[in-house]
Amino acid sequence: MLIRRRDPISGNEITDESVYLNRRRFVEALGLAGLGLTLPGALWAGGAPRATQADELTPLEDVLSYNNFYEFGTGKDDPAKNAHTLRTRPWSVAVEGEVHEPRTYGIEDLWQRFPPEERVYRLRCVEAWSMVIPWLGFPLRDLLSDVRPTSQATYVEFTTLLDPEQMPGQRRGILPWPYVEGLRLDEAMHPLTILALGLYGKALPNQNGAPVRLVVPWKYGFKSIKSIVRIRLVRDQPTTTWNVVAPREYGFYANVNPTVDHPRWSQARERRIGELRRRPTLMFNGYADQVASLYAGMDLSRNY
Ligand SMILES: Nc1nc2c(c(=O)[nH]1)N[C@H]1C(S)=C(S)[C@@H](COP(=O)(O)O)O[C@H]1N2
Ligand SMILES: [Mo]
Repeated sequence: MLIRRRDPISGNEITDESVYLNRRRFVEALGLAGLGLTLPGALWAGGAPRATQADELTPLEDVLSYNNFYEFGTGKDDPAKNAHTLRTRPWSVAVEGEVHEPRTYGIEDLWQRFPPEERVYRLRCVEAWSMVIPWLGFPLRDLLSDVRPTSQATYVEFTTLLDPEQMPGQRRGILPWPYVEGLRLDEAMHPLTILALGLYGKALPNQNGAPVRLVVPWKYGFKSIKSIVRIRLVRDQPTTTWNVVAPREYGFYANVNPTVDHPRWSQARERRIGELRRRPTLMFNGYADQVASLYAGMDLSRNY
């Protein structure tokens, strides 16, 4: 007889039951129950969920006042109160490592060389809230192509400014500073991955990661690192802040996935900021038709 080992992440009957109920409710909401489609099938086929889910923009006042930016405090309203101490001019971003032409771009160079366009993306936090934001950004792959990755480049590591004078949260040991994030090179080169320079038609407010941040819309918000000063192409998977702090809770991949719960709460639903009722979380945050192929053959309950 085969003895199956329990998956430490999703091996809990109570959780499985509630995920199942959520799935059923969602399938009903999509009007697909009668067609006998299972949820993963419906989601991975793409299209349908977006057509039935209104994506109204989150009001600017919420985008500006409900933030995660631990360099300025751990409360949601701390960044709006404290981030004025960040000086975003002059600013430069070094792009280095496994590249043929390492370069340092001044923030004005970035605006000129890569004029940003508006992209409305959902941002879904691991804490089960979400927002819909009109970003001003450009594809990260334009910048990476500019420096010409070597054949050894496999991952991309991003680093936030380290300056406890400007970032009071860095005077406390809440996280190991500076904040670091990483992507696999193919994720970084995906056309949905952008460097954002602004939102709602203007340069980024400090609390949202001025003057330049990453936005990876199919991953939990913590991957979208703010106030970037260095982008390094590397051979090995980078050591990333949240993965180091709590590896069981925050994996390297951090793909939005309603079927893989956080160890302490369900990821099946989310609260859109400004709304009262919770809504079902979509596979890859609703971008499955565009990004699911990046993870073909990977066990996403292990690579969470
Ligand atoms: N440097 C840095 N980047 C960060 C964070 C942070 O604490 N420090 N928080 C992350 C998390 S958890 C989320 S959900 C998003 C929030 O982005 P927003 O405040 O613009 O909505 O930023 C991400 N980027
Ligand atoms: Mo988050």
